[in-house]
Amino acid sequence: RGLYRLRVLNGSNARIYDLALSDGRPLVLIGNDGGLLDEPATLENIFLAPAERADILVDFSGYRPGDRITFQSRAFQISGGMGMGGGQGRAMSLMDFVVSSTPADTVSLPTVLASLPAIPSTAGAPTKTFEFTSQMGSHVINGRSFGMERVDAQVSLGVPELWRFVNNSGLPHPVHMHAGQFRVLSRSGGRGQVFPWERGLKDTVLLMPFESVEVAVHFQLHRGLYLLHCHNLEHEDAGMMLNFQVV
Ligand SMILES: [Cu+2]
Repeated sequence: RGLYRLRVLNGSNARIYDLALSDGRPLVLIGNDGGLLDEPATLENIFLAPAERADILVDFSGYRPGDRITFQSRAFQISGGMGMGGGQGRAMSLMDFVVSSTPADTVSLPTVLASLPAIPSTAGAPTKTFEFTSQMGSHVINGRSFGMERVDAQVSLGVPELWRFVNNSGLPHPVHMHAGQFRVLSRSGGRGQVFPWERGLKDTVLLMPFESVEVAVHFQLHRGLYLLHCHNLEHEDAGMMLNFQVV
């Protein structure tokens, strides 16, 4: 009956989850892809695309012994989407919690969780646009399929850049970047907003059909060759991936 920490990774190849508790009680998000958020966010639901992570607290202290609560994915629609197949957006039960009679822990949640680095300034920064398109089973970025020996973008170590991910297709694309985390700045088209679960240090961001998302990147640790790809595994395997080099 205490406070429980649920560390959730979406390891599905394509499925997106809209996580919520069956009785509508809140999920307290304390972290995501890159670690703790600056402060907790109390949310009714959390969307989680393949490769995204959510670090969630659930307070079971208000329940009675024997109560059963289901952690579920709620039904959702994908506007502008092509026929998904495979039940994308279908409601499903993920796991049941049965509350025991063990006394509740008394834990109070700090209001400040972490001190995150400032969002890099992208005013006047170099910008790059990556357009994700899917047609007839072909999945490409900027019109090109992955080339193992080809480097498609270069970034200078220590210099912030503005990257724009554009989904010019009727399929969702969870865009995943290696080498570090970015900050989500804005979303236009589609859902048209940055969600509370997209604050903090992210390395994966979901683009629903015809959405564009701007992120601030700032590689500070290592030079080298890294990948940017759609984390829908079928799309990635079909070539929706590129090499970028931090120089
Ligand atoms: Cu994709």
